[in-house]
Amino acid sequence: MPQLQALIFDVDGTLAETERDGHRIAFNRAFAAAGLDWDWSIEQYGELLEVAGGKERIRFYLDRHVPNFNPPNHWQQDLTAHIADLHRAKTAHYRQLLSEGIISLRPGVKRLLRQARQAGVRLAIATTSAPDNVLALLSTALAPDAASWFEVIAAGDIVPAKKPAPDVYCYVLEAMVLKPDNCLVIEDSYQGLQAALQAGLSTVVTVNNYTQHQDFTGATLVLNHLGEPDDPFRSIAGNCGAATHFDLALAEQLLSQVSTMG
Ligand code: XBP
Ligand code: MG
Repeated sequence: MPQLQALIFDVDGTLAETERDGHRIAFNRAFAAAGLDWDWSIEQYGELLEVAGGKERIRFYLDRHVPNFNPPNHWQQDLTAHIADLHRAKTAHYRQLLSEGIISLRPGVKRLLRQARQAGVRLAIATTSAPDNVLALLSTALAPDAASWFEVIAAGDIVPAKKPAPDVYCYVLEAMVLKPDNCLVIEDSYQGLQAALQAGLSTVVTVNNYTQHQDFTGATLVLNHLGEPDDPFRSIAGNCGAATHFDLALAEQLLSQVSTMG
């Protein structure tokens, strides 16, 4: 029977609802500051989330929505460099938003992380988001020293191929010398689930407004959130018995379910 040795967390949409009121606003502020009239609505941003990674998302938007984009004069030479500049500015805006305390953790996240630390279950992060963003979210929403709770923080361009490619999860497994059978991933999106599944990892999905209608075939469990003893989760797919909130006992139970099925 495989033993639970590690929990691997996605960040955006999983630890916290960062996209609509965090990343989206930061992109729009960076566009305005650069003199661009692009403004990503809540609805349009949902479509753009199809592409993971901020730089990749800007390029996708340009290709799909502004095919005849006429770069300002000072942009002429190198579009990639200007996208990277825009993205750096966006990261600064995002950090500013986080420092205003507008984003809090999703239900159950802090409780589960604390329980894992107490039980000696190893922790890691696998995200498409820029490392600075992750560190800022951890220190503002979780605890000033929260980055040290995670043995590996695999973020942003650490692997060239972003989710849904499995690379970021493979990177974590290799860095921690872990087998997929001993880990459980917490994700919120189709792209994230595909990445984890392709790395051979069992995955629990906690959906949010942007991802609730996505296809989560292959997930071990799909929930509306991790839940708290006084704020039970709603189970959308999978077998969680009589559990009302996600904890290590349920995580162990899921891993053994997977091993008997496989
Ligand atoms: C979510 C993403 C990220 C953020 C933006 O990543 O797709 O691109 O929207 O972050 P995950 P950056 O769910 O894997 O955490 O602008 O820093 O790329
Ligand atoms: Mg996510």
